[in-house]
Parts: sequence; structure tokens; C-alpha cells
Amino acid sequence: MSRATDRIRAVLPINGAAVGATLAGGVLTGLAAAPERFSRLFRHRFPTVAVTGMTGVGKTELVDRLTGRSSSTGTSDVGSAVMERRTRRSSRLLGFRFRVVPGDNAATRLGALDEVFHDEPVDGVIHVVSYGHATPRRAAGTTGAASASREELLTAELEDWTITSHRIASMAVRRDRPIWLVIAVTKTDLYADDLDEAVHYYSPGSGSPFGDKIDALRALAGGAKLSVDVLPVASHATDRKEGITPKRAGAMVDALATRLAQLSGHR
Ligand SMILES: Nc1nc2c(ncn2[C@@H]2O[C@H](COP(=O)(O)OP(=O)(O)OP(=O)(O)O)[C@@H](O)[C@H]2O)c(=O)[nH]1
Ligand SMILES: [Mg+2]
Repeated sequence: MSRATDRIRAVLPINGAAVGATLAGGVLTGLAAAPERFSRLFRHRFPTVAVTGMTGVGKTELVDRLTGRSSSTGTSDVGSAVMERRTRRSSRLLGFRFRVVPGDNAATRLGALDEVFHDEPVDGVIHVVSYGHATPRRAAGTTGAASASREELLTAELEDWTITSHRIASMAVRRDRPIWLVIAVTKTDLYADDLDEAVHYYSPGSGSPFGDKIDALRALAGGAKLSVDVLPVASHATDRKEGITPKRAGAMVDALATRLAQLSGHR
């Protein structure tokens, strides 16, 4: 099956909707005889999305929200050890395959970065940030609660973004078709009053340390080749009326999903 699939993938742009007429005849006849292969073909058509960001920033929970999974409890002091693979399915066979790169600087992270940006390059990237509200995590093998100030966490986030943006740049220069990047500014329930400042801080052209690095990435990759969106989200909610209510949190996650669909050419 893998040979046939490779051939299909080579001819069929992963996020293109049209099945080439020359391809359709032969392949679809074969598929009619094997319905399970048919569903596999469409699964392979789902765009792949790398989800990156430093440890404790909220990647796993955000992707759980996007894929309708209930998050397992007790994730606060231990981060993800391996790359998580999640699929979002929706009607009309449209969906996404998410690859969540563990944020902790373990060997598994390096392998996961290689996989999503080199070995099986993704169609788009969600880089998750939380305006200095990442949950501090203990280094493996140590005990006691970890702690870090907001400034330290913002600095760590910027360093993490430097590494990831280099990987995105090298992927972008190697390929012809454009790629997209969404900066998902999460945990907004924790800084609802500063939401506009936070979005500005992560925006291209803002003159902030983070914005400057996005500008540098666009210059390196070629502006036309890389689209950048900055979208606020929350995986948790607060009851405060002027805060992030469950309804508002849900609407932000839905808006992110809608944007992903637009970027992937889904309608
Ligand atoms: N208040 C608040 N907490 C959140 C939100 N999203 C995640 N968290 C919490 O932040 C902590 C880290 O979230 P994870 O999703 O495990 O973080 P991660 O980015 O997957 O981290 P690694 O797996 O280590 O890379 C957990 O305790 C979550 O419950 C959010 O939107 N708001
Ligand atoms: Mg995780």
C-alpha cells in the first residue's frame, strides 16, 4: 500500500482539492474495489500541522480542544515525552493531522523537529505561546517544584522561537509551495485584560523582540512564501463576566479551526 500511496501523494497536492483527471481513472477504479484503501487516501489528504512551542505553554491541551478530546488531568507537572499525533475529523472528509512536538529539550524533541520540518515536512505550523505564562516544569530527574518569573519565561519563549523559526525557514526555502504559520496566543484566560497587548507583542512589524524575529523569518523565507496569523485562544475559561467565559474560549478555538481550514484551502 505504501508504494501506491506515495504515488498518489506525489501527484495529488496534499491540500489541493482536485484529483487530476489522468490519475482519477486508474486509481479510483482500484479504490472502488478496496473501500478501506479509499478512506486511507483521504486520510492522507488531510493537511499535516506541526504544533510547536516551549514546554508548559499549552500545546497538548489546545490540540485536545481542536480535536475534541477531553484532556487527561494531571498534566501540570509533567510535559509530553513523545510526539503526539492527533487527527481532527469533520464532515465532508476534511480534517487535519496534528503533530505536537514536545517542548521539553529532550532527545525526543530533536527527533520530532526533524520529522515535522525535514523528513515529512508539514503543510503548516501552529506555534503556541502564552505571554510568559508557561507552566514551569522540572528538568527530568530532579525533584521539587519548578519556578520561574514571567520575564524568565518570556525569555525562554523567545529562545525557543529562535530555534523553531530557523527550522521553519530552512523548510520554507527548500520548497516551492507556500507554507503558513499561525501564532496561537493561548492561556488568555490568565491575562484577559492584556489580550490586545499580547497579540501585538507576537505580531509581525510590531517592533517587539518576538515581532522582530517573525520579520526576520519572513525575510529569510520570502514574504510571499510564508503567511503569518496571530490568533488568541484559551483552553481554560474563567467565570468572570469580563474575562474569558467558556463561551468566549470556545469561540476562539472555533475561530482558530476556521482559519486553519481557510489556510488549507478547505471551505
Ligand atoms: N489557565 C490556563 N491553563 C492552561 C491552558 N492551556 C493549558 N493550560 C495548563 O498549562 C499546563 C501545560 O499545558 P500542556 O498542554 O500540558 O503544555 P504543553 O505545551 O503540551 O507542554 P509540553 O508537553 O511539556 O511541551 C497544564 O497544567 C494545563 O492545564 C489555558 O488556556 N489556560
Ligand atoms: Mg504536551
